[in-house]
Amino acid sequence: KVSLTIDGRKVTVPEGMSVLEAARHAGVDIPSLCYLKGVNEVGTCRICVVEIEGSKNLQASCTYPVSEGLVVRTNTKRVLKARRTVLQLLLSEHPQDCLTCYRNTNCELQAMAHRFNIVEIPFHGERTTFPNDDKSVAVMREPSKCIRCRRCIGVCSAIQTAYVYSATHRGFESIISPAFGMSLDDVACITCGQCANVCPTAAIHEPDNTSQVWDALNDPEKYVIVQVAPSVRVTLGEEFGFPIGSVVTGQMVAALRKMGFAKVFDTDFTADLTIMEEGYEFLQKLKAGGPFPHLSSCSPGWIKFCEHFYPEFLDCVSTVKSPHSMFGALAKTYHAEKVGIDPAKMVVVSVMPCTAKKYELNRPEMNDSGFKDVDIAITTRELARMIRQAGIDFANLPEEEFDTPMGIASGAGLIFGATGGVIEAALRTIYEITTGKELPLPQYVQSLRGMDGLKQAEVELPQGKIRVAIAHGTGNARMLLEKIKSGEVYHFVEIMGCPGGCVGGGGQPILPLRRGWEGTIDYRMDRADSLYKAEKELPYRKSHENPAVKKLYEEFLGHPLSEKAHKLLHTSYTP
Ligand code: HC1
Repeated sequence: KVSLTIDGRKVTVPEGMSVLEAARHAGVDIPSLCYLKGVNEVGTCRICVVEIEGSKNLQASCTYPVSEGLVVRTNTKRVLKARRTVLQLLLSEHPQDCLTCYRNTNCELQAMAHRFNIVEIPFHGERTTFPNDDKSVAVMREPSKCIRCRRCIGVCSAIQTAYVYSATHRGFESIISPAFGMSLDDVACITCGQCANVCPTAAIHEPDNTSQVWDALNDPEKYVIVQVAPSVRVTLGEEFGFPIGSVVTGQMVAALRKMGFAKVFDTDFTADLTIMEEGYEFLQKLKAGGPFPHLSSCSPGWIKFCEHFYPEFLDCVSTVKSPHSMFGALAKTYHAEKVGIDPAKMVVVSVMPCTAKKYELNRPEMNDSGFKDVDIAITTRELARMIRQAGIDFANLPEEEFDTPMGIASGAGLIFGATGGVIEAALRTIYEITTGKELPLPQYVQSLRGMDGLKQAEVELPQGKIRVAIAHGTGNARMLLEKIKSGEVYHFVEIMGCPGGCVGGGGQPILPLRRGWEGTIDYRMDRADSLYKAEKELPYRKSHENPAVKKLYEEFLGHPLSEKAHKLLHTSYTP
């Protein structure tokens, strides 16, 4: 332990902390823009400067280590003046188009300017403008809005290990960008959007597809339906002031119906279907002796990561399409037939926590219905914007239910939204199909759930003991794949591209940092807990018990892995 004085108060903290952490620990709010705990501790923005007794210069508190007897002042006139000057300099080269900016009212730079009462910018001079990078369908860059905080570099390198961003050039020309100024679309970007989630301004965000949705909804020739991913119902409320992880399924369905969708369906339905197809695919592999490990395929960020960095594992990836893509393929065949609609007139919209789903729907593999399976994907954030535009009083909406049959889902489908959920859902079904008994769930909860980067468990099946593993965030996936390459044997592996799984997706609400990335609470865990609580309330908790899935097989697909199922619901990836 180390004792120091911060603003006249004696504070005792663990050794190794920075002054910034120590101050926050003691309830003293030192502002910062570039700092991201454990990810970006580089002291570049200089907003967090403080006075340290005995030191001539102001020091960046995020990189200054605590030591015994240190005396720190965080709020002196000199400190405040320095912070204001730094902010004014940043703003002097910022576009200042707040009114029309994607992050208006949720921008850290704007909030900081407000906090420091910046009402004028005394610095005028040359400004550097950079062209936008809007070539990727999933993630877009507006480099002129970049404040060079480097959080995107930190998250893309340390957490995701995709290493897309770096700092290039010097001075006014300095820019954070993919190598050689290339577009995100032309480098090994996995489109996970984690960089957008940590960007303090609108320098990185998803392309806005909301007007395409409004256009479709206003076209009398179109039949527009929507599917909603499992995790969106526990995060959308955050955009409307609900506590983190609030379950707002009923209000969300009601809002979508008010917006004019002909049907409001649930991706959880096809998550259940995924378990049926993937469960039987896994059992086939067990019989055939491999190839192992069987790798999950529902996260498009992970698939792209595998294609770029581990193509040697593509043979092991499940051929089952993601629930999102399956839904589109079935909507334009099964549902179109049922309601007697020409699939050419159908528009399938997805609400996803994920930027990579925008990329996935544009993959050439995703058109087995004879059309593009899914037409438009919007993020949780985009849906919130649409709800606001429509003037819907979200918080006070009476709750409504999903349409049937593609809105009927089990708890197993719902927990897909959290890391470990896919494996847990698969085990509930595989165990019961092979043993005739229910999976003794309490025995596995500890090892399958939670935010540990790598999780694993062993399950006894009549075919023998199987080893399962779970990784979330592609940095953890890389570690797991390296373990496998050096001889560790697993049979079934779930990989989700985003930290926490879809609850931490790149299209989820951006929380103020102290509640989000740096919060004392783990917001991903709060969202995941809500999924686990909500699934307990559902009438079915295993995918094979979902009556709508059973009916789909009876009426349309035949049986799991049937020829029709293969045609519509499976695909393959080649390096
Ligand atoms: Fe996901 Fe999935 S769980 S990938 O995280 O398998 O995006 O929520 O919709 O497709 O079901 C996302 C979430 C989502 C798919 C499902």
